Order: sequence, then C-alpha cells, then structure tokens
Amino acid sequence: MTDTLNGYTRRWWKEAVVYQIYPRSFRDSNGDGIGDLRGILAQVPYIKGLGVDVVWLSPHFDSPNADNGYDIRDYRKVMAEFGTMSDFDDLLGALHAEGIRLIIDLVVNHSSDEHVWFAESRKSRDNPYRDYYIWRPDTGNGSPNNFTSIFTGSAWQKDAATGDYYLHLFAVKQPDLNWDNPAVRHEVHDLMRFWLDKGVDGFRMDVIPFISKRPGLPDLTEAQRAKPQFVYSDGPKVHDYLQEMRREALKPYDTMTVGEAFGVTLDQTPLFVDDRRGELDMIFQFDVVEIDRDANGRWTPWRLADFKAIFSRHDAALDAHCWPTVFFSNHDNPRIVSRYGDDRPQWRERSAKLMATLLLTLKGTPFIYQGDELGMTNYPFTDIAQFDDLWVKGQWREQVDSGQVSAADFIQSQMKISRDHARTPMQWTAEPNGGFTTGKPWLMVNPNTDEINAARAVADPSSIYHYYAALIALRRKHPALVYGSYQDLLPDHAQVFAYTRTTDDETMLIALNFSDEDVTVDLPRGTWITGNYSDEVPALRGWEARVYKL
Ligand code: ISL
Ligand code: CA
Repeated sequence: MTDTLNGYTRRWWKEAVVYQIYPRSFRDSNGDGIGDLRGILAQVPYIKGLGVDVVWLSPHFDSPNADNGYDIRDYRKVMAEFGTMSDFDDLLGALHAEGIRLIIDLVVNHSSDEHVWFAESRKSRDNPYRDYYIWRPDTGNGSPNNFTSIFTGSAWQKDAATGDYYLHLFAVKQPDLNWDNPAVRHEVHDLMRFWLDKGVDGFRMDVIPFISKRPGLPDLTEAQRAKPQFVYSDGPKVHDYLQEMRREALKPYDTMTVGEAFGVTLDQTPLFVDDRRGELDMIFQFDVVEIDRDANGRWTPWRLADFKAIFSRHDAALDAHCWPTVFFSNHDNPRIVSRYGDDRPQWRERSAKLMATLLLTLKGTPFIYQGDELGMTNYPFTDIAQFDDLWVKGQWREQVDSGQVSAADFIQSQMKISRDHARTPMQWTAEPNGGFTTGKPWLMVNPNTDEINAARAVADPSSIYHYYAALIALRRKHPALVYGSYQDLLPDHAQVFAYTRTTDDETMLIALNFSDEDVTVDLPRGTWITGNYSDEVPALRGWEARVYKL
C-alpha cells in the first residue's frame, strides 16, 4: 500500500463508506415504540451485509427530546429510552468485531436547557456556570438583538430567575454554549475524551461552525435575515477552537471527524478541512441539499445542469489537501428517491439505484442514510397532526396560524421538505408497523412497507439493498472510484450526468440518465462493469445507470 494515490494521502476514512443510523427510528427491541441500542445490535448482520465501514449514530445521549436528542441533558449518559451504557458498549464491541467503526454525534453548539450547567447558569448572575451560556440584560427594548432562531422566531428567551435573556440559535430548549469561556471548551474536550477512551472512532459534529459568535453580537442586516446561518457560521474564533480541539482532544486517537457545516460557503471550506490546518477531516457542505430551496428557503424545482455544476465547482475549489463528503440525505432531509429520483412505482427502484451509483462513485466519502438502501420514500402526509418535528410545528404557527399560508399549501410544501420524511421508522418487514416495533411506533410507518422492506430486499438478489452492496464492493476494488480525478463530460446536458474518475492506472466512466425517457448520448464506452439494467443497448433507458471501465 503506497501512502499516496493520485496526489491524495491515503486515509481509512477517505476509503470508507458510512451508514447513518437515527436510533429512534431504526429498530425497537422492547415494544415501547422507540428504536433503541439493542435493536441496532440485533441488526449488525444487516449493516455488515451492506458492506459499510463506519456507522454514524445520531445522538444517543440523555435528552428530554425537544429536538429528538439534539438537545443533550447529560453528555456521559445514554438516553434511557435507547438503553444503558452497557448496551452501548455491547454495540460498539459488536461493530468492532465486524470491522465496522463507530462515530457518534457531538452536539456542543448548544445543550439542553435541562443540562445541569444551564440549570445552574440560569439561577443567578453570579453563579459559577453563568458564563457557560450567552446572557444579555433586558434593557427594556425587547430582545438584545434581531437574531432569529433557525427554527423560527427570536433567538432570545427571557428567563424568569434573573430577567436576563439567553441566546438559542435553535429551539428555546437548546441554549447556546459560550465557547469564548475556556471552561466550556475544556468540558467539551473532556467529554470527547470520555467517549474516545471507550473506543469510539470519531465524531460527526453538529452545526460546529456556529460555536464562535461575532463579538458584540451585531444585528443581522435585512438581507442576512433570510439565511442567518451564513452569519452564525462565520465567527472569528471558530478555527482557533477547532485547532485547539484537535490538539487537546483528538490528537492521540485515530479518528475521523466530519463537521456539519451549515452556513459554510465553498470558499470557506478549505479553512475547515485543509489537512495542513489541523481542524476537521471533512465537512458536510449544504450546496447539494439546498438545490431545491429558493432564497427564502422555500421549495423550488431544480435543474440537473445546476446540480452537476456543484460537483465541478467543488472539485475545482478543493485541492489534494481537502477531502469532500458525498451525501444526498440524512435525518434532516426528505428521502433520496422522492427528491432526486422518481418515486412512482415504475421508476422507484431504477432511480434509487441510479442515486446509489452516483453516491458511491463521486469523489468524497459517501454517507448512506438508513432506509435509502431500501428505496424508502417520503411519507404521504395529509395533516399537521401527523408531524413530529418541532421545526414544522414552529413554521405552522408562524405561517398558518398567522393566516399567511393556507393549511393545504403548508402541507403541500412540507410534502417536499419536511424532516419527518426521513424519520419515519425503518421498514423491516411487511408485518404491522413494518416490523419496527411490536408496540405503537413513535412516528407512523409508511404504508408502503408491504412492498418496501428489508426482509424482501435481503431475499431478492436484484434489490436496491444488494445493488448498494455491489457498488460498495466495486468502490473497494477500483481505487479510481475513491481517489480518481473527476471530470464531467456533459455539463450542460439536461437529462444525462456522465463523468469519469481517473488515476494513472484506470479510468471509470459513469453514465446516468436522470429522466424516464430513452436518451442517446455520444460517450466512450469501454467495458460495461455494472448498472441498473441487466443488458446493454445503445440508448440510455429511463433512469438507467451504467459504470464502464475505459
Ligand atoms: O434541517 C435543516 C435543513 O434541512 C437545517 O436547517 C438544520 O437545522 C441544520 O442543518 C442544523 O442541523 C443540526 O442541528 C439541529 C438539529 O435539529 C438537526 O437535526 C441537526 O442535524 C440542532 O441541533
Ligand atoms: Ca425501545
């Protein structure tokens, strides 16, 4: 094994494929309707069968669940509904025994308001924990500045005990930690070491660029208010704090880190991930998942040419010192097949396989979100009462209760964008509740579980699940699919995405038809390696994906 390939330093996390688990919705082992760690443990063979190298576990910590675990009450305790620390240790052991690494979610821009630090902090202005959070006095003019919460409304909450306001860039129950206080940073390094010493292999870091606030907290301009994340992510100390975190906590361990870089622009990306800077290994950049959002964050149709342009732009902006991620979905986004593919019955499977081909052959570490390997689709929501997400509820209050938007339009828009599409339970079988639970599931199971479920997919060699597994195996066999240079061959084509991945030793060509029509394009062919149709004809058929070796 050489140290470099096509100019890149070889690292395990560049060659890895990651599988994200949202524990609440993965598998319930005790009939309470909530997924748990023993449920995941029982499915390690399923995960292994896919051939992934790393599992990313969404938050499994003690939490009152205002935001499904992204509001942490105790960073060293397992959420009671998910199990115990010994269940966690068993799961970690079982994954490691299969050669699968585990990364966990580090949610430290904010804690829960029920964390003991905040319980203390709010008590009095001279409490030793006061400066763990960001407090401003009430000057009689309302909120200390015009910051808005990402989840709608003001980012300030007046607190009864002292009459001061605290900052929460997310929900009221998610007060922002004050990273300018060195004691807070030490606490975070400590809790990171706690989990690293247990053997976890790294962290996905929630909204990590938000940790440094602009001095004096100046107001947002009118233009900034539509997407305040671009201001919140651009504090002056973020890079100092990340470098310090690397030195103080991560350095002695062989880890992988991926920051959720909400609000980070492409220009800023190298500042987080350039391997000479000692910050993060990778970030999730939001350009792809914002392709169907307008300037105000509302749904808008997207064009393939714009989608393709993102990858060329990123490739040009990131040199061999930077390593990208590839993701099309996660627990905050709709389902891949409904959003980028075609979830009508006749195209669902083909287009899900096409998206798998793209995910696993672009440059960057691929992240698969649970259920996408089955082609799970968006949920057919019809009523506000069916949603769980606090963000949907906040938007409803802001838009529908105020009379700005009709209920029907609101539901129609959430059909496109709601985070709850990703959070409905995993569909394991055709049994009631998709075999997810023997009890009442915390969120409804998609009625299409009769047809779309893991039992069926595992038993059928031509399923989407086995296609993912085959593509993961192919990626392992062809280093060009990992480290190869990227070139888009048809940047302007409205239906076809075709690109090469090239090293000194090989060139792979990937051709994808993002439409339900036959399309003829002039491309070099070489040897057909795989695809989502079993034979080869001159035209690319509806949602056809092909991989060639030139
Ligand atoms: O969900 C989003 C877009 O689809 C974002 O606005 C999201 O709020 C942002 O990406 C931050 O997300 C992360 O932090 C939130 C949490 O609710 C999300 O689940 C998490 O991924 C607050 O911790
Ligand atoms: Ca349970």
